[in-house]
Amino acid sequence: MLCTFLLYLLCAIVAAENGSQGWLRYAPVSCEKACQDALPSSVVVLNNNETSPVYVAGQELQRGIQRIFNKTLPVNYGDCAASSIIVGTLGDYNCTHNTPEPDEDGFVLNTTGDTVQLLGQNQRGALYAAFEYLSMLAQGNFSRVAYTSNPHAPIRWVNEWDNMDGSIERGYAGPSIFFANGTVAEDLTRARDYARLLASIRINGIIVNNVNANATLLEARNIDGLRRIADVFRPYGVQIGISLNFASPQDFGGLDTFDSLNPSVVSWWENVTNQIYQRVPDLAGYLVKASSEGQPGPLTYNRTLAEGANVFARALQPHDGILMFRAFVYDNNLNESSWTADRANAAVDYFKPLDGEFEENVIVQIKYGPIDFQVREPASPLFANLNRTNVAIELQVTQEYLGQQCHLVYLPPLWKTVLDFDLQVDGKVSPVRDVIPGKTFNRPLGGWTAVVNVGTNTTWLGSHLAMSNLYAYGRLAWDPIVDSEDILQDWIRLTFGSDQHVLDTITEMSMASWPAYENYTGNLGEQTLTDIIYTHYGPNPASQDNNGWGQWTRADRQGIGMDRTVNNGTGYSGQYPAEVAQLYEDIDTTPDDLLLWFHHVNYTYRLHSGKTVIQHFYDAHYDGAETAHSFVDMWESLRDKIDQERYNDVLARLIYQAGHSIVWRDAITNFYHNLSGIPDEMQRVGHHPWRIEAESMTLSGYEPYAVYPFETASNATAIITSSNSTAGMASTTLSIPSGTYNLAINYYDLHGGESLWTVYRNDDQIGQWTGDTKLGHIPSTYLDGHSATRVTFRDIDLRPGDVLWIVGEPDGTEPAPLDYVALLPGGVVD
Ligand code: GCW
Repeated sequence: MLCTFLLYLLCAIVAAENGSQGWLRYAPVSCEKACQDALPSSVVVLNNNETSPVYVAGQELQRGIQRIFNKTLPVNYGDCAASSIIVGTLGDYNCTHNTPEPDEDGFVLNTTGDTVQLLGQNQRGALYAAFEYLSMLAQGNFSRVAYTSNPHAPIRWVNEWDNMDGSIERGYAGPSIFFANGTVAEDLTRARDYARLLASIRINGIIVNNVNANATLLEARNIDGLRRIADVFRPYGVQIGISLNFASPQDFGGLDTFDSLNPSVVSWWENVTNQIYQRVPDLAGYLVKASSEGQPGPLTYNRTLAEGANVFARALQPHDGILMFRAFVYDNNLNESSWTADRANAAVDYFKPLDGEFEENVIVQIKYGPIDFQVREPASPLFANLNRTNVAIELQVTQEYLGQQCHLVYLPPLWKTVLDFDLQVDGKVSPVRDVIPGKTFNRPLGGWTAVVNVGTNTTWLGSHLAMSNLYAYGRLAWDPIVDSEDILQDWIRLTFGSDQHVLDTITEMSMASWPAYENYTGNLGEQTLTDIIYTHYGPNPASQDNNGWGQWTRADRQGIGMDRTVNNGTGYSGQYPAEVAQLYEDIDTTPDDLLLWFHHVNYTYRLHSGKTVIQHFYDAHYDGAETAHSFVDMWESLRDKIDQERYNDVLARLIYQAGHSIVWRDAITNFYHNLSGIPDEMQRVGHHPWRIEAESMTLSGYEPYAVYPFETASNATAIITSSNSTAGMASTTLSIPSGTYNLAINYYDLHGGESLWTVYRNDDQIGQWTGDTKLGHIPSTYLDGHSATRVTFRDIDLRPGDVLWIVGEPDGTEPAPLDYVALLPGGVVD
């Protein structure tokens, strides 16, 4: 960079930032002469092997300090020089220190003496210490500290659902950084950058391919590709692992069976495993999704899940590998007409009888809740039911059911509802966070995993703000006691700088984001009311029921909720230890936010809050959408404090989110209003005094269209052009008081075309937009709650008699659809 140091700070503010450095961008920190003089004068690295994490730590320290302070420190490979930063393992460090010996992967960080000591129990720990020290400096924290830091659990992994063709299941940030065209990508530069990010948050393992695994990963060229990936990750102390397809012996190996008890299958897996370890001697292990959602597994041959898992586990044992075996096993053809059928029961039903039958290197990987990454779920009861089996929690950083990175949702407060939940095993305090490292049941192994699904988008997750979730995941896996807001603020300082207003604003938005999302997508434990059959993105509450997937709400005209009591329902509450079972069995002690998870009630049932269920739905949805709108104003107050590139990118997403929160709000409130027939006490639902329905405008070349599901269009109706090639026009003469309005136009952005809309007031063009948002969520080819969106033109002067007209030019299969126009006086959200 050509900036002098004085200009350097300024340059950092204005320079475009594409997010590729994440929280490791090391922006300059103000450091006057005295501060500069106090900085160490060299880096001493206790290992000169270029592929060792300690060596990498030395490079990171040099690079980080160069960027933060514009000072280049020489790196030496000696020992204990005064005024230096010393990084290495405790074993290689010959000078005195008086801090306690850390656990595996742990480290000592000491800045109190005349050297800075960054000493790991192993090489990984040394690298972690270097990142910790750099994180302090990058946040302008020069305090003198001495402490030992230890991991919460040995397993701190991420899962990537990358397919061999380069697509990513539930990925919202572009194609894979690992695979393309059926094989491992040639260029692994981004993979290396990802390894660096992961190491900085102390992640020590990564499963690089989808749990819905393709057996072609086992082709020789791909195993060699895995070697290349492992070589890239190794210097960062991150071991790779792979997902396997259970039927590989048959589908790929040419055997006539994949039965776990067949000796030829057993030796086939041993053989494959040995071959892989020849190429990747430090492979972390395997991840297996078996007998789940159509995937092959041991149940095909009437073998138990443990019999299936143990074949892999035994093949891995000579190599010290671990088998992560997913607990996500359930029947997806359940019959809703049976009052006692319940998908939530499946994990305990399948796995509890097998407790103690898994090999010692098996870890059962359990999603945080019993269904599937919903906006709120009770802690999975399986955590309380496996006493003689290792377990790990599975979280999701990729926001599959939580806005697909197009809605801001800071997830740690959700995760903490599970991690901090006290299962009261045998009447003793036993939060989930104590079960997963093996503490509660005295297990040797266990820990954490999260589905991340980074892609080639420079922001990694498709959204700058979503990266707080990845950062926080790593921090919590190291120490789940740390406060979600403290973690967030470290991330903000590292990502956007230490300006107080920036810090306060992004903190406030992020901390409000999950409650807001819950408010407008799924209340009282009824799950995220998204389309579970299609995109998992926009609203479609009816999709929950009348199918075999078991994510039922059992909503009818009178009431809603799953009766999961032992007394009268599915018996699920009885899967928890006695005290917890009792808590949920009794409707009076069930917390409001899980009421509909555990009980079926009338819409008029009164919550502890005093509101009826239905009025709670209405109020929560209106509150949630208001909060989402407030994010836009908050972010705009940061205009001069954040570089243009990130500022604009985030702003566009927040504006989109605000519009989509109205889509959600209206869809869900209308759906239940229609079903229950109970009016909103505040008379908002179904009353939109500021709206002009597109179908009631004067149309030419446009025609009305009945949208399905009905609740995803205002008045159930939109308009589409009559032909795919000719423009349509919708016009209306305004009869509103003169004034300045925000002009919101709701339309549908379908996959398959980029329509062009132009809006005019009399002879003046107000604005123009295209249906080409590339936000990253799964697109829809229909007019529905996924494609429904809004554009807003602010501060438009309008008078009675003005003619407002919109011209829509269709493109491809997108017929320039319009839903309504809202003329909103300042401050009105609708
Ligand atoms: O939530 C569901 C997802 C699937 C996923 C599955 C799983 C990888 O919709 O896409 O498959 O969970 O976790 O196995």
